Amino acid sequence: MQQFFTNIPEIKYEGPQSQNPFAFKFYDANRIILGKPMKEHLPFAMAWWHNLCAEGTDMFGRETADKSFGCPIGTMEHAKAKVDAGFEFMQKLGIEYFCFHDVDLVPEAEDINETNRRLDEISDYILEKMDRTGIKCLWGTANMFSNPRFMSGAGSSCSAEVYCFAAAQIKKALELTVKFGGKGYVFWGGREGYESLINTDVAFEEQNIARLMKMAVEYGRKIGFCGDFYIEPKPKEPMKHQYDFDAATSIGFLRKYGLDKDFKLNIEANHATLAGHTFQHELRISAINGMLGSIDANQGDLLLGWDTDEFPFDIYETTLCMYEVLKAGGLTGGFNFDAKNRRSSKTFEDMFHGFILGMDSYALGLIKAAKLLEDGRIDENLRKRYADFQSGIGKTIVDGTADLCSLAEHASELGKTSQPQSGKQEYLQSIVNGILFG
Ligand code: XUL
Ligand code: CO
Repeated sequence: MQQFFTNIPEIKYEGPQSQNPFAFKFYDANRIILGKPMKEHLPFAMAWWHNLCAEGTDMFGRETADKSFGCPIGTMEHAKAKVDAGFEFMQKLGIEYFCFHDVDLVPEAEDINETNRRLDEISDYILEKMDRTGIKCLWGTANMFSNPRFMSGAGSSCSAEVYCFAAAQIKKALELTVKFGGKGYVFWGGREGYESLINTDVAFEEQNIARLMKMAVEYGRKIGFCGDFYIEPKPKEPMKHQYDFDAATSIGFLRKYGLDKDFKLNIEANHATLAGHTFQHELRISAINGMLGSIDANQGDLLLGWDTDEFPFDIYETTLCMYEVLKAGGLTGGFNFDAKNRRSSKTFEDMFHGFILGMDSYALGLIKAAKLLEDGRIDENLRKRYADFQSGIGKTIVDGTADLCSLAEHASELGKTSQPQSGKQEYLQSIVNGILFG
């Protein structure tokens, strides 16, 4: 087995005062927060694609980072070197999970039969490493957006042949997920969207996507997949309109097609802000519908209108995220760093700095969110704000004994209403600041 990060030590917790660039300042895996070790609150995952495959290309420029790991790219030798590098990387950071697309693992061949043969070979190799290290799979997925055949979508394609290839890839990716004992299987919309209604049958495309998901559920359950399927909402990019725009749209879709028992959502921070929402909003909407499954932990840039997939560093955001997660009782999935280094952060050291930043930001978010809950003032305010509905006429609304006539009669008796009590937003925001920085 080759080693690639020999000059980088195992990353350990040293505390906030540490100036060691290769140490955690806040992530202390075994520290107990609200009765549970940090590492159980925060099952972190490495995204195969960003960490082991992406080399810093963008729309205007070529690779800046070398991810050849000493082997010619596009070979199985290189695919295996990525496995070696990935496991060494995860072990050094104490990351317990990984996520993958099928074609992150091997170079895609012209013929799908050869791609599948390669996937069998690499998955045997990965499984050996998993057994040896105890590292697990958080979720798998099929890449149904890079290959030119998916130019008009996968499940939403106008070509039945392309639809078959999408089905074949999902079938194989599900088999791999089961082979790895993965907790989840993700559908991110990819190219399931459209540019113009002038050439698009939206109703038909939506139904066909649902048919494909139904087939995936049927097959997955048949081969022993008992985890959750996830939709990962995203409003745009690469398509102008995407069918899985946001949490609310995706939940409506899942319910409409009877998929809501098998699916939850995988909420990505950067996708939330692209949809014009906060990350917290998307988490809350998922949670109140019983659909908060997993998180793609990253951060966007509000000055840029695209998916920058940065490592999270905004503690306000990670705190409010962890507040939602704690209130929801935790995730059935985990925190996948769907995040990449900036193009100029091109060294192996930078790969570690990215994860140290992300893991520390979430650890600090967890510590602060637990403090917010223990402090109790936010929850207390919430209780008081809606207290009107706990007695009197308000109670009749909630317990279902009111009707329009009884409410109108009450209004008539009152003649005029008083103003609702203050929302106290600024006061509450200063409590959050006090806990963050006090
Ligand atoms: C794309 C994205 C994907 C999904 C998996 O924006 O987030 O990497 O997480 O296909
Ligand atoms: Co993602």
